[in-house]
This record gives sequence, structure tokens and C-alpha cells, in this order.
Amino acid sequence: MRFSKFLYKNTVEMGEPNDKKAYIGVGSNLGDKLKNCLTAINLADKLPGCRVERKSRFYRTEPVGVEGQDWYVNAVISMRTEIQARELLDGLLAIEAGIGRTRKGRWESRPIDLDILLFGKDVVNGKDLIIPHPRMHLRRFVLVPMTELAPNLVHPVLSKTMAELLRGFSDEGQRVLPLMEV
Ligand code: A4P
Ligand code: MG
Repeated sequence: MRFSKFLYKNTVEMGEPNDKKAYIGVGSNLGDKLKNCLTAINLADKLPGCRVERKSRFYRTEPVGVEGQDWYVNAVISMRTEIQARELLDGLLAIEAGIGRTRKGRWESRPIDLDILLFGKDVVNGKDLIIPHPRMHLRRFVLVPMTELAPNLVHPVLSKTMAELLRGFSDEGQRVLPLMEV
């Protein structure tokens, strides 16, 4: 019995290189925010080689790092994906453009923002792509939904679980409230 379990585990691991679990941060603070998020999640599920597995609740979140912006709607989804992180980023950028996002300035209000938070245990430090997302551990609007989905998941650089990263984090200036309508 023990032996067959061992064999099974190895078989699963051998099949994994092309199939990673990615976590994507979804956010909107312009237009019909919830609808924009739902549309983006639907389209992410249709990207070639990608399947959305789970989604967190939606949250109303205080804008972080910007003055005078409307509150955001934020969520996190997990997906299984057979494509490379770079291809996934291109797919997410195309979804953002399709929902009407244009880029004028950094951290401007946007109908949709899709960030790759984690891509398996990969650590990427490219010019256009950094994984884990370099600010995810500083943001309650990411850590609250991440902890809801995967409290024991370990951040591959900081070596702390999502629940540990969230613990003791003050909500001052970073309020995150469940969106009751969903
Ligand atoms: N890029 C590099 N790494 C990644 C990654 N892991 N995932 C590059 C996605 N993109 C990544 O992003 C600029 C470029 O970052 C991309 O073209 C890609 O090549 P962007 O989405 O155009 O710009 P941005 O979102 O304005 O900048 P950035 O730095 O991604 O901002 P953040 O960190 O996403 O912060 N407050 C609340 N409550 N909720 C929010 O969702 N979001 C922001 C934006 C600020 N405050 C917020 C929220
Ligand atoms: Mg972004």
C-alpha cells in the first residue's frame, strides 16, 4: 500500500512540469467594477492552455498608494496552466485591452488590472515580468483573498505562508471589506 502510494505520487510529479498553478490578482476601480472582474475571469478561463480553478470572494478595498481614487473591487483566482509565464502575461494584457484598459500613467484608475502574483514556485526577474509580484506581500487587498484560497501556501522568496504574511498586518489605510452582493 505504502509502495503504491509512493509510485502514484511520483507519477503525478512527473506529469507536472507543463502544468503549473498560478495565482492572479484581479482588480477594478473604474466603471462597473464587479462586471469587469467577472468578465476578465471568464476570459482568463478561455486562454489557451489555462483553466480557472477557484476564485476568492470579491472585496471592496481602499485604494493603496494613490490619493483620491475610488475604492477598488479586488479578488484572486487560481488557475492551472500549461503555458509559460510570459505567454500568460501576454494573454492577461490582451484581456485588459479587450475590457477597455488604456495606459496613461502608473497606478491610474483602471477598468481592470490583472497581475500574476505567483506562478508555481517560479521566481522570475525579467524586465517586463517579476514573479512573485514584488508588492503582493505589502497589500491586504492581495493577502486577504490569497489567505482565503491558500492560507498555507508558502511565498517562494519570503518563505512565509500567506496566513503568516497577513497576520498582524494593520488595516489602517488598507481596509478590505467583503462585497456582500456577490
Ligand atoms: N509586470 C511585471 N511583473 C508583473 C506581474 N507579476 N504581473 C509588468 C503583471 N504585470 C507585471 O503593469 C505594468 C507592467 O508591469 C506590465 O505591462 C507588465 O509588463 P500595469 O498593470 O500596466 O501597471 P500598474 O498596474 O499601474 O502598475 P503595477 O506596478 O502593476 O501596479 P500594481 O502594483 O498592480 O498597483 N489599491 C487597491 N485597493 N487595489 C488595487 O488593485 N492596484 C494598484 C496598482 C495600486 N493600488 C491599489 C490596487
Ligand atoms: Mg498591474
